[in-house]
Amino acid sequence: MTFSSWRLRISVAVALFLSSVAALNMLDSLRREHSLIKPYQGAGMNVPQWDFTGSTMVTSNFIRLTPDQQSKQGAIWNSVPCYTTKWEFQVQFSVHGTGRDLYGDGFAIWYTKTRMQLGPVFGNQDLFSGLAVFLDTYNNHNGPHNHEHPFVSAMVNNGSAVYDHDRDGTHTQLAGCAAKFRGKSHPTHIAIRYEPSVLKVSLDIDGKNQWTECFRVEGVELPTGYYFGVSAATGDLSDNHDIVSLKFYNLEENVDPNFTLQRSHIIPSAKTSEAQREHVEDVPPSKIGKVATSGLKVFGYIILIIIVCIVLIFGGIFLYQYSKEDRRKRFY
Ligand SMILES: *[C@@H]1O[C@H](CO)[C@@H](O)[C@H](O)[C@H]1NC(C)=O
Ligand SMILES: *[C@@H]1O[C@H](CO)[C@@H](O)[C@H](O)[C@H]1NC(C)=O
Ligand SMILES: [Ca+2]
Repeated sequence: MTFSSWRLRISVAVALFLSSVAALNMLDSLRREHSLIKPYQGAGMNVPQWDFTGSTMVTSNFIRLTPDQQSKQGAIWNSVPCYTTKWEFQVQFSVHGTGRDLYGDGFAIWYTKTRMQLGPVFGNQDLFSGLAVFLDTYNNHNGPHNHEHPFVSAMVNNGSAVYDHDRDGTHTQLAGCAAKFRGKSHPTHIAIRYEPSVLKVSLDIDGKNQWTECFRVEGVELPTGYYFGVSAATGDLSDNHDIVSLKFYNLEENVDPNFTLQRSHIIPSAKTSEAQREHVEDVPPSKIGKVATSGLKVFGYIILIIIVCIVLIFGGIFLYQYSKEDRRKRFY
C-alpha cells in the first residue's frame, strides 16, 4: 500500500467525520413539523403538515403562491401550532416576473393566531393577531416616511390595528430595511429569529451565503401556540412569488415548563415603534444560533463517539495489517 492511498483513506475518514458533525448540528435543532423541504409531497398529493389556499401551486422545485398574473392571492399554512419560545424561521424564496419597473405586490411571512383566511394584506386577512414580516416589492406610498422598495418590515398586531396599504404600513411597522431581493438568479433567504422579547430579521440575498442583519427590535412579546404561514398577492401589478423552503429551528435551551405555559397566554405586543426606536447594536450574523445541550444533542454526541470509535478501530486494523505486510516483505 502506498503512502498516497493511505492519505486518501485518512482524508475520506476525516471528511466523513466532519460531515456527520455538521449534519448532527443541523438535525439537532431543525423541526420537521414546522418545516417544508423538498420533496414537498408525502404519500399522494398532500403535503404533510401544510395546507394551501388560493392560487398556490406545488411543483417539484418550488411552491408558487401567486403566478405572474393580476389579482391573485395565495398562501401556505403550517397546521401544527408552535409551542417553542425561542426559534428561527428561515425562508428560501424567489420573487421574479416579466415586469421590469412595475411589479408587485410582494409577500408576507406570518406567525399568527388564525390561519387560511385570504385577504387584503399580502393575501392574508387584516386585523390579524401575531407577527407579520412583509417583503413589499411595490411602493404604494410617496409621501413622508416613504422608503426605497423592495422593503422588508415587521408588524406586531393584537387584532386591533389595520394594515395601511396606501402607506406601505409605515405607521404600524416596528422596523425595516430596504433590500433588493427581487429577480435574483441565485437563492435568496430571509431569517426571522425570535426569543422573548427580541425579534431579529436577517437577509441573505447577495448570493454570498452570508446573513446580514436587517433589523433587531426589543420589547416584542409573542405567545406560543400560533401558526406559521406565508402568503402573497398581486393586484394591478404582478410577480411570481415562489417559496423554495421553510426551515424552522428550535433554539430552546433548558426550557422551564412554567415559562412555556406562561407564554401561551400573552397578547402580542411591541413596546417600540420605529420613531422611538433605540439604537440597536450590531450582532454578528449567524446561520443558526448555537444550541446548547438538548436530549437530541446528547444522542448526537453518543453517535459521534461511536463513529470515532469505528474510525479508530478500522484505522488500527489497517495499520496493523499494513505493518504485518511490511514485515513480511522484509522477510522474503
Ligand atoms: C391592542 O393594541 C392597541 C394598540 O395597537 C392597544 O391600544 C390595545 O390596548 C391593545 N389591546 C390589548 C387587549 O392589549
Ligand atoms: C411551576 O409552577 C408550579 C405551580 O405554579 C410550582 O409549584 C412549581 O414549583 C413551578 N416550577 C418551577 C420549575 O418553577
Ligand atoms: Ca407596497
